[in-house]
Amino acid sequence: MKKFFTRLIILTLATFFIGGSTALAIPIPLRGVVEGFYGTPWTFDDRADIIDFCRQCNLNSYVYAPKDDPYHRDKWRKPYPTEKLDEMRRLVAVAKKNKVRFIFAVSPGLDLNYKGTKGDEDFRLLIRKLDAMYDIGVRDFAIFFDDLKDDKGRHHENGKDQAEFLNRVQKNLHERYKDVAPLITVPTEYFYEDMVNGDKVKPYTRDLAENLDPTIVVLYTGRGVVCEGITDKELADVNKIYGREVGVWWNYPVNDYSLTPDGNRNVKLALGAIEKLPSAKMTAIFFNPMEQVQMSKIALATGAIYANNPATYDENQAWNKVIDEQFGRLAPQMKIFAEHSRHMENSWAKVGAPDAIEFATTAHNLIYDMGKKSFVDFAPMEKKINELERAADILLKRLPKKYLAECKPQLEQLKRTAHADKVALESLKAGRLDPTLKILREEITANEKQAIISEEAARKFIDDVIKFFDEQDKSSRKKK
Ligand code: LTM
Repeated sequence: MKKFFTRLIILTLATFFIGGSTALAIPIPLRGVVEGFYGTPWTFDDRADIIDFCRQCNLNSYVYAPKDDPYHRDKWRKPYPTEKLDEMRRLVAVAKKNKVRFIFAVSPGLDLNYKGTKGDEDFRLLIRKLDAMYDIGVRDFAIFFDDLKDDKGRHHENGKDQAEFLNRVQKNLHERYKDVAPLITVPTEYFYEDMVNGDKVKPYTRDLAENLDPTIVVLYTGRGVVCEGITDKELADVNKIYGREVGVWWNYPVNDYSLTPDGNRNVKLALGAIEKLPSAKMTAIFFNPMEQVQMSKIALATGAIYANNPATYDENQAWNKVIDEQFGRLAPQMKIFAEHSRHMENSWAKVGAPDAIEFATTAHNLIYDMGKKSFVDFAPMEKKINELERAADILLKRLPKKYLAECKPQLEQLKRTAHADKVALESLKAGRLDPTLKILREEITANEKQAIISEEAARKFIDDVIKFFDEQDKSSRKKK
């Protein structure tokens, strides 16, 4: 009876806390940053800095998986040269000091042999690679099989072979080492829409899920590679496929797919908050950052707030808080800049809140009013544009060097855009297109090789104003 009452009291208290505003925080067990982007890998200092940052925000893991470290992917069989291994040893020590798990990943899928004599040889080489890391203090390992599709969008992986290979690696490590954590993997079909065909699970995913050791942690990226969010139901669907609680590799703020036609990467910065992720339980979440390490910290810090308590996460609150903390007296200007640079989109990717919604709405309403009303109030738009230009100016002058080194082209582009917005607004006021606006637009377009910002807000206003006058011209010519 006494036991019954004790349980009842615990249950009542738990319900009170979880239901009330003081809900108990339930952090995602494995939470951190995955250096998993294409492009120039981070330096030792960048990594040490991000590991320290992880500790500060209560993120407990850093995954080493830079796509363009040849020893991670292209030349995965080769051991790290002595100086690289030394650097890794120092990094592992930094992680240990910060109580952050250093998860070492290899991506051998480009040319891995799974079976036969060649399979045995590759298995040996992979274990040799992991052993070298064990010797310098690594206790967490990951093997990733993402991005193995050919030009036609097909992959040639066999789920059963892959599962058996991973099981063999995990078994080997666990037999020899008692302190190694469960293996982590990313399958070749790593987003939901690639795992299924209609309502049927595709053969590769089915075979991998059926044969994979249930303790191996599986990560996936959501409905797509880079997608708007993950609902609890979507997560549950993937848990069901894999018969375990899967984890998430979240592709924000990574911007390696933000490319110009001539191949420049990272032209748009992702400075928004992490948003629209599940509140349901999950094993792990790793945020894939940008090459720009300092600029990544806005999204990463919001991700940390989410990962430490998904149930109470509020993206706007988190975003304001982290910018205040990271930028102090420059926070008001930084918020303006960041608001114009948070949405990432291309033909296959879409993530992040829309850029500068208020600016875009004010601009849209103004152009609408120009066509309909006799009295038009230019003041709200004027205020927005002035704020934008001033924010860009202040940040260009006062941001510390290490930040400016990562965002100067975007700030300069913002300044150019705000200036052109001003000319556009003056044109509307005068009822006549200032011809310099088209020249300014050309300049902005030319600079989009280096920096893209606010495509649907500040940048769009320029196009919309030019279009407005073009249409006016057309209709007056018709009348004549
Ligand atoms: O997302 C995964 C699992 N793999 C790659 C990443 O390496 C890359 O950074 C992102 C974004 O382009 N997309 C991927 O498919």
